[in-house]
Amino acid sequence: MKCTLIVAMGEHREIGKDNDLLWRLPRDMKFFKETTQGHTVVMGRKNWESIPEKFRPLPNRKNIVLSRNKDYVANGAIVVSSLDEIEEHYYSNSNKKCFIIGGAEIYKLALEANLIDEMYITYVKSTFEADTYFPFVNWENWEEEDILDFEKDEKNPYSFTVKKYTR
Ligand code: FOL
Repeated sequence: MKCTLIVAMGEHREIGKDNDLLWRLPRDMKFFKETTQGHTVVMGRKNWESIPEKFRPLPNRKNIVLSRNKDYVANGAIVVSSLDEIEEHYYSNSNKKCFIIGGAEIYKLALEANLIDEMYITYVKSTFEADTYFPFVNWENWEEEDILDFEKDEKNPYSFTVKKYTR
């Protein structure tokens, strides 16, 4: 079983600070929502807690939360304690995808477990003060495709590009 990773990062691979995102980019959030709708989303416990309560569980998606604490409760989501357990909740003979939506610890786990064969990366064209970073990726064997080029506007304060990687 393989999963697709989705992430938005700044020019220094920064993704978060104080358990929150570093920017408000409705156009990128729209891309995230449209891309993951109808599929399964897998996230770490801290990421789950960072999503505004009114958007939790992420609607029209099966939400899976990873926590080492087997008693952890995430209303509207399935809680698992290892990546291996994802497969039990995920149906491979359907066209539904499994999206790894972070954060940093979960991206690292999934990449090191060789669970990822596809990635959507939003590159935000700025730098930010952060405490959480996307892990290093060995880019050998990954093919890159341009998905979206967005110029900043009134509602979106930073320009960004979205690339798709497959291997
Ligand atoms: N990937 C990308 N490209 N951008 C992101 O911002 C992003 N964020 C996460 C994971 N991958 C990403 C994790 N953080 C919501 C909030 C935080 C979050 C992921 C999702 C959220 O509330 N999403 C709602 C839409 C909210 C809105 O419309 O403002 C959803 O239904 O997806």
